[in-house]
Formats: sequence, C-alpha cells, structure tokens
Amino acid sequence: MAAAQMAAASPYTGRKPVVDRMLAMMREAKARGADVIVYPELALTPFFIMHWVDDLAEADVYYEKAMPNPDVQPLFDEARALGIGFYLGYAELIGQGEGAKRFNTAILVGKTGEIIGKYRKVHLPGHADYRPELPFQGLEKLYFEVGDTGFGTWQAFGGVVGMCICNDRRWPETYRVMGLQGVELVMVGYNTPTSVPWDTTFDHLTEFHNHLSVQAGAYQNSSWVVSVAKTGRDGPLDLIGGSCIVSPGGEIVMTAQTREDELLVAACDLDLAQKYKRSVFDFSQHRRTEHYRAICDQIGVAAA
Ligand code: CDV
Repeated sequence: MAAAQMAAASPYTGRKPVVDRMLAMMREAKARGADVIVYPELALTPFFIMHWVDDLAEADVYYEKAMPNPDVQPLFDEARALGIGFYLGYAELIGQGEGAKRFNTAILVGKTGEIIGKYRKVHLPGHADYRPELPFQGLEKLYFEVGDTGFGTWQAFGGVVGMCICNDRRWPETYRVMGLQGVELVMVGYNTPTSVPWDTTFDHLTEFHNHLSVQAGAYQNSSWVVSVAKTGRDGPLDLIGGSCIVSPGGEIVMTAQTREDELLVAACDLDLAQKYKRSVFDFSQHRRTEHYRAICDQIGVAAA
C-alpha cells in the first residue's frame, strides 16, 4: 500500500498542477511495489470549507461534476497503464440549481481504471452558519450533505476493503460497521487543522488524537488502516501531517516525517487481518449484542 501525503492545493492554479503531483507519486508508488495508492480527502482542491459564501454556487469551481472528467482522466489512464489502484477524495456535485446535491466523496479505482466503489462522508464536522468571531470558518455542514452511501466494503485487491473520510475516523462505529462486514483494509484521507477555533481545549493533542483514532479502529476491528493527510499551510489553516499505515494489531508501521508531499509504502499482508478476527475479535464468538441491548433498555436509551 502507498499513502500519498500531499501539501495543500493552490486555490488559483486549477487541477493540473495537483494532478501532475499525484501522477508523480503514483509512478513512484508503482516503482516501489505498491498495488494501491491512497490520496487525501478533497485531494484536488484547497480545504475550501474554511471560507463563507452567500451562495453555494460561488464555490462550484471546487466540485467535480462528473467522475472521471477531463481534469482527472490522466489519473485513471496512468492507473490502467501502470496496473495500480487508487483512493481519491474529492468534492462531488450532482445536478444543478435548487436540486443540486453536494457530497464529500471518495472513490476506489481498480488496477484497470474502473471505479470499484464510492463512499460519501457521513460525519461532517463544524457548523453551517457564519461565525464572525472565528478566525476561519468550518463549514462542512454548509458545503456538504450527510453521505447516503453507508460504510460499504468491497472485494478488491485480494481482500475486503472499505473507505471513510477524515472526521469519520474518530468514530468507532465507522470501523465497526465495516468490521462487521469483515473489512481487512480501511482507507481514509483527511484535512485536519492543528487547531479548530470552535474548541481549542485539546489542541495540544491534535496529532495524538489523529493516531489514537486510527490505531484504535484498526486494532478493535483487526484491520489495516491507511490514513493520509493533506498537510501544511492552506490559506489561514495549518494542516497536520502524520499520515500513517497501521497494522491490524493497532501498531503504526510507517508514518510521515514531513509536512510536504511524501510517499509511504508498506507491505500490508491482508491475511494478518484474519488473525484477531479468529481470536480476540471473533465477533460471532465474543460480541454480546443482546447484552448491549439489555443495558440500553435498562438505562432508557435506544439501542442502535
Ligand atoms: N475534514 C475534517 O473532517 N476535519 C476535521 C476537523 C475539522 C476537526 C477532523 O476531524 O479532522
């Protein structure tokens, strides 16, 4: 697996310089033996949700209206030529005007350039209203609708693979829903500022929480996790790096050393994910769903 950590995209230059950098990393990934390369959340654009707009249509330039499209077609062509798959995060726009729908989306593309799967982000952080007191906005709830795909898994690359996006990685149910489907490899891209202005209490733990979340998700579901940052200065934002590849034991086997474009490549034996699935985390043997339900009844909350 290759994790393609990327420095932020310029808001002024369009897609081409970004796609060129992605192509360079794709070639390097293939040369270093990777079968799949994972790019960040919203890989093709800046993390534009920090800016207020009166009309969402003002931001349409940041959304892909079709996938693939001429701007990103070189990624699909190169993937096919090299025989490498990829995970791509992007802003998705469906329809026009009143009926338009906008999602924070990731796709999984196979080694022959075909789209294997699509995921639309469920956990949208921040707010939908303008907050003048903040140094920058966190408007994912304005720019995107809650994803409608669920946390699917796909048979691909010799195993069971799943996807999620950024804030999803902090929620145990993200991994558990995929874990219940036997997931062996979760891919996630993210844009995480060093500080979010609506709550700075735990800013000093931002990087710790990044790794804590993906390590816990990997371990508790016995799955590989490949977690990939958009990093560095992005307008008013300072985005963390810390991209990593985590084993089903929850151990970070490789992590980024910079806050720039950086490629991590690690051998991820998907069969290793089967070990804990057959012992400590054999859900069929050891999960106690009836018991969880009974406790929920006892304390008067609805069981999921
Ligand atoms: N893109 C994100 O979802 N970012 C959030 C930040 C804004 C808190 C995250 O969970 O990393």
